[in-house]
Amino acid sequence: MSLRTVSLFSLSMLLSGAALSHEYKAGDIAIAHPHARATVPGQPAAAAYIGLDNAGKAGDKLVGASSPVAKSVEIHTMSMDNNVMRMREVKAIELAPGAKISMKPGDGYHLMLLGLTKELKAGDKFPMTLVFEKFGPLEVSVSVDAPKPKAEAAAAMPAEHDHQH
Ligand SMILES: [Cu+2]
Repeated sequence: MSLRTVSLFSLSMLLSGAALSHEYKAGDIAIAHPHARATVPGQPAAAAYIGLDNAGKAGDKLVGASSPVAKSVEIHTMSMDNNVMRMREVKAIELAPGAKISMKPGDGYHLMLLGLTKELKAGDKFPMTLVFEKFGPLEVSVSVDAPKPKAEAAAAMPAEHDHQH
């Protein structure tokens, strides 16, 4: 083994170690960094975000999700329509071979946690089960990040008010 091989080897060990800390696999589909933003007391809903990367040769579909912290979890997509941000439910996210989806606030897909049964506090983790059409269910751990900035909150949740009396 040359020195170069050795250092490349240890680098890849490091990288895979880091990825393992918060990445999951559903067959050939990698699920990266499930996270949600912290909520305020009484907030009825929140969005969760994951990365999806299908490195395999077969397609699959994300067809649903559930979590003990919410009455239901819907797959939503967000888009601009005449300068108005609109959110709608979709039945599935198509994951063809090579598909890469990176969910982020304010654009594209997110997982909507509806009827929150508890406050999501920054630093907490909660379980969420993702259901794939072929692979089946996969439980991931969602980490809760600090609350979103107000401007972004307004953009992400046009129908919600900020109750801070
Ligand atoms: Cu939504």
